Amino acid sequence: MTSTSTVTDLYPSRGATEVSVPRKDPVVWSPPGAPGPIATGDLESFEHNGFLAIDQLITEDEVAVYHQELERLITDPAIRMDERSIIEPKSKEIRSVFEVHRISEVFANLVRDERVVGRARQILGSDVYVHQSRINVKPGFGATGFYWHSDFETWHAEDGLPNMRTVSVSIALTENYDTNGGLMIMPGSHRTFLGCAGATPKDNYKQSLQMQDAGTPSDEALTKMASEYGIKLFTGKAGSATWFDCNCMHGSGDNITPFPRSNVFIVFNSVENAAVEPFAAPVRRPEFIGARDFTPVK
Ligand code: 6CS
Ligand code: FE
Repeated sequence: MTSTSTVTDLYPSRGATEVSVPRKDPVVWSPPGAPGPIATGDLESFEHNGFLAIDQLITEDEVAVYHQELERLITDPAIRMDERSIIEPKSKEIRSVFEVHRISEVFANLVRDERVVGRARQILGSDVYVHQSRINVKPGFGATGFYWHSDFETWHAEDGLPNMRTVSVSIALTENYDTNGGLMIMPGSHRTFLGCAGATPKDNYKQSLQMQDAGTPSDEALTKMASEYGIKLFTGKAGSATWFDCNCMHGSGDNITPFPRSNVFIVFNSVENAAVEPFAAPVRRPEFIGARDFTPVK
C-alpha cells in the first residue's frame, strides 16, 4: 500500500488484503441545534442512515434551466473532446462531465445556492469547498451503472482526503424511476470503513470513472454488508435530491430503459479536511476530479 502522505492514515486501503475498521469520525460535525436549512430530526436521520432524501430541493422551473445547461454542455463538441468528459464504453455517448461548477456559470450558481451549500455547511460544521462536481447523464438504452463502492475510499486513497468530513448531493434532473438505474445505498453502511484489497494502478482514473476496479469490495464483504444493512433504491421526480455521507456503500445499475437518469452531483469537503497527498496511490488525480483549490464557497 503506497501511502505517500505524511498525515496519519486512519483508513488504510488498497493493501494486500481487504480490511474493515469502524468509522473514527463523526457523521454530523455541527453541534446539535446548529442553524441551517436541515431540521433537527432530519439531521438525526442523516446521522443514523448516512443519507437524507429531499422530495423537491429545486423547482420545476429551475430543473428546466439546469437540464437545458446539461444538454448544452453534452452537445458542445469542445466539451466532448475535453478530458473532463467521460464517455460511455458501449454507446460512446457522454457519461459524465466533471468540474461543471467551474466550466458553467449556471452550475456555479447552484453550488452557491443556500439550499445546497447551506446544508453542506450544516452537516460538515464548517466552511466548505467543492472537492468534485459532475453531471451524470446516464442516457437510456444501455448506459452502464456504477458498481458498489464507498466514495471516501477513493477520495482518501487517491485524492488524499484525511477524514470523513465530506458530503455529496445528487440532484435529479430527470425523473429517477425504479427502473432507470437509480442510486442505491446500504443504510448505515457509512459507519464501517471497508479498506479494499489491491494496489492503485497509475492513472487509475482513466479506467475507474467508466468501470471501477481498484477500491471495489469483495463479494463476501458486500454480502455481509447488504445482509446487515439492506439496500435502499432512491426514486424521485426531477428536482428531488439525495444527500449522502462520503462513506456510504452505494452503487447504481445499468439503464436499459428509454428514459435517461440524469443528475448533477456535487461533493462538498470541509475546509478543515483539505486534501493532502494520496494515502494509497502513486500519484494525485487531476484537479478536475479531486480539487486542490480549497477556496470556501461563499
Ligand atoms: O472516483 C470518483 O471520485 C467518482 N467515482 C464514483 C463512482 N463515485 C464518486 C465519484 O464521483
Ligand atoms: Fe460514487
